[in-house]
Amino acid sequence: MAMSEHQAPAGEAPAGEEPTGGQPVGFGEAPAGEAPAGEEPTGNQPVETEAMTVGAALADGLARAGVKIAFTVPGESVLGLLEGLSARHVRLVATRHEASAAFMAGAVSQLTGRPSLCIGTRGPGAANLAIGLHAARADSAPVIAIVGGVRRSLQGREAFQEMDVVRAFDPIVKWAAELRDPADAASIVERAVASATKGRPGPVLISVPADVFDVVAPGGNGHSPALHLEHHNDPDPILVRKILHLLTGAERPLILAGAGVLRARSTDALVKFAETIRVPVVASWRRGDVFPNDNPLYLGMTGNGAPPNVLERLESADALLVLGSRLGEITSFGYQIPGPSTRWAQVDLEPRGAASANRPEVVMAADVAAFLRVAQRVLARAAFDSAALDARTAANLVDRAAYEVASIVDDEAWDGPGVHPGRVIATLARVLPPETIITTDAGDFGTWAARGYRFHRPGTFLGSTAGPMGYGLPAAIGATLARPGRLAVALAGDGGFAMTMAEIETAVRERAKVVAIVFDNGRYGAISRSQAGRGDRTGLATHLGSVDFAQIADACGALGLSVNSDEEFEPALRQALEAGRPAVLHLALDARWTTPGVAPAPDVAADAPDASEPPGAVDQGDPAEPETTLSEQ
Ligand SMILES: Cc1ncc(C[n+]2csc(CCOP(=O)(O)OP(=O)(O)O)c2C)c(N)n1
Ligand SMILES: [Mg+2]
Repeated sequence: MAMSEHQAPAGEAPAGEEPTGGQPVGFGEAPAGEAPAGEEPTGNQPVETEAMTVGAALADGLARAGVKIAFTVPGESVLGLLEGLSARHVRLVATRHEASAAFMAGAVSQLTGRPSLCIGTRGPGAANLAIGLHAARADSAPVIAIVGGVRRSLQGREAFQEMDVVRAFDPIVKWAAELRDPADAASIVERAVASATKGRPGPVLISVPADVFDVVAPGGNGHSPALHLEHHNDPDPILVRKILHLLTGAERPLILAGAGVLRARSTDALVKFAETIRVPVVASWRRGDVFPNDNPLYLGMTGNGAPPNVLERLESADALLVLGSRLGEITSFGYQIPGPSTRWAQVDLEPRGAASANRPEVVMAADVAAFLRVAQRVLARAAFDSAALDARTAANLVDRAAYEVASIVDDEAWDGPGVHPGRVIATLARVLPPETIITTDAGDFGTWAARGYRFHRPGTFLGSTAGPMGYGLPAAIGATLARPGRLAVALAGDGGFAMTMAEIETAVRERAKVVAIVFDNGRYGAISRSQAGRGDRTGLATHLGSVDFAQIADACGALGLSVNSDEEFEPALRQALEAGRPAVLHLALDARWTTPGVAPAPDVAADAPDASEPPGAVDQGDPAEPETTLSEQ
């Protein structure tokens, strides 16, 4: 055993330790003076009226729950709600598509820890919201969707735009209900907020028939509480000790940290914990900001684009703590992790165990903050085997050196046409301020950042683990509205960006501090790569025509710049950062670039057409083997 402890009475807290368990408070890291949307639930004062309409009562409950911003493509049926929200100083943002509204709300929720709001109208609006609510579920984001429906008297007749949204969304959201009785207006908001924030957070939906919004809500705002705050019991110290012994008694222990750490605002506590027991950390997929990447104990992010050292290190781990992660398919490299010889434990609000036969030794349903608090308390009384600590320290240096080499993305000898995606990422990592929020869309372009970008602070990376195309730009807009003054840089491919690029205008209108970087290879590259892996039948519904994204940006009032070579990138980026308005950098890529480590063969590169040609005209080169079998993200 590498650790022994002085037993302390269970539940005894050392002096000066603040209980913070599970309460959705803001980041300690937020710059001074910054007032993120939704951080002060008391800021929105309820408007007292004698006869409050349902729309007003709903707005009142939402404002009390900390909602400060709502995203919507409105319809006639929700106008009473918008009036109620506006009267309570909730910022209303019109989006160009409901998917974007839901993506933006998800971004706000993830960054603030508060419930956020998106609003749509009837069947079409609800259907468009679906992709964003699906993403919010995967990302544990407490998004509240309100959908206006047809009048109660017309229901069941296939009235105009009628849809049974409660039934349709039941499998997508955590909880869905229709408000039929105006007297329930206040209580339905309470239930929605409670369901969205309780346990593992997630999206909820309220459907409100058109005739219900404007009638008087008997009881007005009821006794809606300020905000549902979750209180978690302290985890069982005996189980915590078991986990600590598992880690400290191992030779190659490892921590896999996920969104549960971010949601519990526990990055600092995790750093302290990992440093105390000298166990390194890998981040789960698209949660690279969970641990400072410049800390010597950080070894990279799992999933698509992971530096090769990450899977190797996970496979060689003899003990693994899965902390605040659901161990999803891509995070676990197709459920390969934990490997057969890894003893492991999981701590999560809703631990799910593994898909493999390797059962965890400890499964603890606990908030990460509470677990780390108890663990640190136990460790404060523990005596460590110094030889084991030294051995781990030496091994950690080797592991870290392996990560630093494996995460280099700009060292290929390459003078082909267009922009090298790895050099773009290396430049971004060097030039962007550490508090910049990076968002990512779905596609192969994203694997370069996954491998090579370095995150320094929690709350600086938004990438949906549902993998929806079209996410990057709306998430960046939502992020800057949640964190005023902060820069957000959206990374997207030409395919995904085009799905929601109408939101460039939203960014301009809302003065969002956003720079979008579009990696244009003229194709649905990730899918084209999988096609190439199946043989020579490439280009079946995967090649796209050319779009001048810079001109589109310009037409929307943003700065649009075309970047056709590596030399042009940094000056263009600096121009975008100083533009004082949203900017889009359109990068022409050689279409044969796929993921890092799969460079176009030199002879193929020599034949490549000029980069000034539309990227869509460039043929796929040698079939590139997918790095993992999971190419769609
Ligand atoms: C909404 C949605 N539709 C389809 C997919 C499947 N898909 C994953 S990546 C991808 C291609 C993305 O193309 P692009 O944005 O140009 O990025 P690239 O892979 O070319 O870098 C597709 C179609 C998805 N993830 N989301
Ligand atoms: Mg593409």
